[in-house]
Amino acid sequence: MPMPDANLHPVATGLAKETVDLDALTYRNSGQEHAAEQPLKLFAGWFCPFVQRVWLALEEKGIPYQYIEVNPYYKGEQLMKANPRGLVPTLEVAPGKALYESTVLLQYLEETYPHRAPRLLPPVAGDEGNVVQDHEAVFTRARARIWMDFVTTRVIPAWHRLLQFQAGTQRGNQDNSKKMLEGKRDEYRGYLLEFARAMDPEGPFFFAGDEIGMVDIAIAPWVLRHWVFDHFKGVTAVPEPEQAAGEKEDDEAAWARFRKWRAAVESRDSVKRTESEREHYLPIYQRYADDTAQSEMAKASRSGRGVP
Ligand SMILES: N[C@@H](CCC(=O)N[C@@H](CS)C(=O)NCC(=O)O)C(=O)O
Repeated sequence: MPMPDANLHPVATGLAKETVDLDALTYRNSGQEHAAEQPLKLFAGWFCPFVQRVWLALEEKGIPYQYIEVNPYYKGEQLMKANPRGLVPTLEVAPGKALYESTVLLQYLEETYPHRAPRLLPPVAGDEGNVVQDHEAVFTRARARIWMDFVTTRVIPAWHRLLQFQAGTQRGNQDNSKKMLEGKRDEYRGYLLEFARAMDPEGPFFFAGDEIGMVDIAIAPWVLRHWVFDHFKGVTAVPEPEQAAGEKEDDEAAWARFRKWRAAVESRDSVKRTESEREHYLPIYQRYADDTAQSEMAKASRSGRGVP
């Protein structure tokens, strides 16, 4: 019997479907149909936040690619050959040459297509010889990696602990369960506040300036899915201004900065164009909310491990 997670809507819907169809068209019309070693092939799942990271980068930079929908829970031969971990996203960059791990793929795309705007990391000048002169840019790149790591090692696990939290079933436990749920929410909020405080004060993105970057892309898919907490758990991840009124003043300032960042991210075409219809996400996140999901991520979260 296939695992429960394999039961999902087979293809992208809504605006994400338009993107998939359009990319198929671009691919066909690129004149590169036969240059099999050229086109990038993204093995993707429409629902997957790790895929969305890479998809956002491809869309933002306007890199031609072929979108190949796979159900990663079936571990098909093509996927396993390209990625022995059997996870999406997997990116075939040439026949027989594939890469995986969403943050590695983001860096690969930036290094391979540095001239396509936006730059996802600041360009480094003067590294032709042995001496790097652009210390500021190197420093900022390193900071970007710190905060991408923060997202993967702190934000995402806390996101899952909150969504997969199960209230106790014994009578008299309700108060306690509510407190524990709020504890998970506050733990998650704590990481978002830490992230917000590390942002450039003006932004609107993580670093100064109008261009979305790698840190923004690394966290965006989980923030775009915050509705799951309201829907399944009855808690709000980011307090709205009126809810935050009782919060510490410097927390409210950090939330205001976070909301500004979120609005900037949500306004990107790339974001809108990689989202499917909510009704198809619901059964998938229901399994996480009930803690019955059997994905590698769900199991890792359950046993206290990090992102697989
Ligand atoms: N560390 C990986 C995680 C990727 C991942 O967990 N992808 C999920 C879909 S969202 C998957 O392929 N799951 C298959 C499984 O759990 O068996 C990355 O950053 O790319």
